[in-house]
Amino acid sequence: MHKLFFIPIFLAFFFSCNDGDIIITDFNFEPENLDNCGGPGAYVFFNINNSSTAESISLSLETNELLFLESGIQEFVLNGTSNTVNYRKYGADVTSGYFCSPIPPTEPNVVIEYLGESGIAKLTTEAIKDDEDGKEEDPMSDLDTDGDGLLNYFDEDDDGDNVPTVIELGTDFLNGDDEFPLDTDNDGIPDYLDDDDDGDGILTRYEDTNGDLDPTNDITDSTVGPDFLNENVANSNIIDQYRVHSFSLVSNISLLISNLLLVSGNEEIIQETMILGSKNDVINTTLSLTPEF
Ligand SMILES: [Ca+2]
Ligand SMILES: [Ca+2]
Ligand SMILES: [Ca+2]
Ligand SMILES: [Ca+2]
Repeated sequence: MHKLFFIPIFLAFFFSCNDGDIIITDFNFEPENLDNCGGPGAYVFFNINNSSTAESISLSLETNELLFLESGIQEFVLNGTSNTVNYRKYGADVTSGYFCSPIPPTEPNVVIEYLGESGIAKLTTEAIKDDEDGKEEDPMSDLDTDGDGLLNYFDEDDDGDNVPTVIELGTDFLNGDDEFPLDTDNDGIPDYLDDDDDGDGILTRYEDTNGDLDPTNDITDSTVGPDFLNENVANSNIIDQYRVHSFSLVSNISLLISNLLLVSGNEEIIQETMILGSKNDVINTTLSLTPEF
């Protein structure tokens, strides 16, 4: 049994086995070449190097978790069954289709294969969420004014009154003519954080006579505007329900495996730190959901 310790990551290694075979192990993976496919139950991450000898390192995770949605570090212990790593060398160049096809391809042929016997995969996710509601909000803040589970920086209705923040800030604030957002009742709490904007004692969310989760179209006196901004109209329609919220989500990841033990027959390779690389825009989408009241 040969134990080989490779600590530098991007160097080429040449070594002779006792039986005279020469094994060339490049591990020459560019960090920016990390790619992924699959989803819950069958995630695949891979890095391909076709520069000299075609080789790949890949990680399969059978976790049913929804990955990439939250910032943080997740660890997955390699177990050879549900969390697996493969290092392969091929007879010809390999493409992403090799890892992402529904039916495992037979080409190119695998010349050498090592299986990850043990190690810990560390997935670091940076999830950037933005409500694009016209108000600069600190993405490090855990402020959640309405307590609906969506933090203010990605909550497009910060006070949960069913009037979007972008409407409540006021056009003067949005176009830069006023440094302060609108405060209709002058109570010091701007409309976008005030759940009773006109200060008439009726929650804005309840000044929704037609009950369509949009208080902006319930207008008793058109010379004043919507009832939720008219202190002289106090119609109450109890609605304890939120409207649909949308926010953008962009996720970037990086992936490494620590204490990786690769085994092929009686050959072992130990990598203290195997960097699989990083990838931007693993998710780049708009999410819509209705917070639970
Ligand atoms: Ca919220
Ligand atoms: Ca609001
Ligand atoms: Ca106010
Ligand atoms: Ca009110």
